[in-house]
Amino acid sequence: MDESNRDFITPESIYYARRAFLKKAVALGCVAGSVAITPEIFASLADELGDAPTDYDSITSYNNFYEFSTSKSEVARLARSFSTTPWRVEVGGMCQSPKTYELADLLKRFPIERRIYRLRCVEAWSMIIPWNGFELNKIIDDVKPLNEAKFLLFVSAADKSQMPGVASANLAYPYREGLRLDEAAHRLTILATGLYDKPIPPQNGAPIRLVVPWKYGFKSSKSIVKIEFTDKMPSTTWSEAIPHEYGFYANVNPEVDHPRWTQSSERRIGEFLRRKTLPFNGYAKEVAGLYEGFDLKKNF
Ligand SMILES: Nc1nc2c(c(=O)[nH]1)N[C@H]1C(S)=C(S)[C@@H](COP(=O)(O)O)O[C@H]1N2
Ligand SMILES: [Mo]
Repeated sequence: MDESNRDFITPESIYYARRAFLKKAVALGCVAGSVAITPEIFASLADELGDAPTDYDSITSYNNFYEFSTSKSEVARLARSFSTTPWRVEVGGMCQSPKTYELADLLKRFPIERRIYRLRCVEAWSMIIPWNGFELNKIIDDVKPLNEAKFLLFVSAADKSQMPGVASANLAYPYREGLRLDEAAHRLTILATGLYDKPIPPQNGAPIRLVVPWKYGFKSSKSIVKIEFTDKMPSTTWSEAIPHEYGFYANVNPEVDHPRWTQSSERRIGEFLRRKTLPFNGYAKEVAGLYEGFDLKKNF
């Protein structure tokens, strides 16, 4: 992990998370990059709104990953022996240089950063997760989308022999999600390979998963095996399953309720009182510009 060699433009939020991290690291007498940051140090950080990350045990024991189970508390156990070696991510479709990456190559090629992000599930609970990963735009730049490319499709692993939910067909698999190209290329969109400075556990989407912090959690596909550039909006698992409840955009929006519950507030895991849900999950300053002149109620 190297915090020191990255002076690309960071949104204020990340800047603050990083500054808080550096302050803490210095206070504790460690030089960033030379000392492993323990979960305890990581947990003593905060997001840019001043809230501490959710504890490691909650993040890794309360999971939505239907390929294993629809029961959040069962996922970790059922995913424990999920085999992720070897792992390849095939990137293709409308791009100049389609590529199949070995996971190890991705890790070597793109410097891994820390990002402390809120995760807001469409079910109205939320967490703060300290991810390790890299911006998806690194891969986009590497394969060079064609001018016609307007969307990306993400396909998750669907291995019946290892995933009981896939075997029981509790949803249509493989799990498919999508983003508009500009959303995918946004600097907040990452591919995560770790959390709390450890390799990402199977239940959280090992070995590589998408994280799009201003959208409901279901957009952040786990265990990705394929990324495809397309000219048409891809059909996605949840929008196919229940179209009037789950749209393609799925931006966190306290003003658009789920047909069966309110989205104006949320339960932060580990807290007693509900919190107000923030537009774009608190990332409006960074991402609202992507949707100028766009009807966010119609495009829910
Ligand atoms: N492949 C796949 N990705 C998925 C899901 C899933 O069932 N399958 N669940 C989504 C939902 S609804 C949420 S809220 C997040 C949960 O991520 P976490 O378990 O790391 O908190 O993963 C998302 N990614
Ligand atoms: Mo979710």
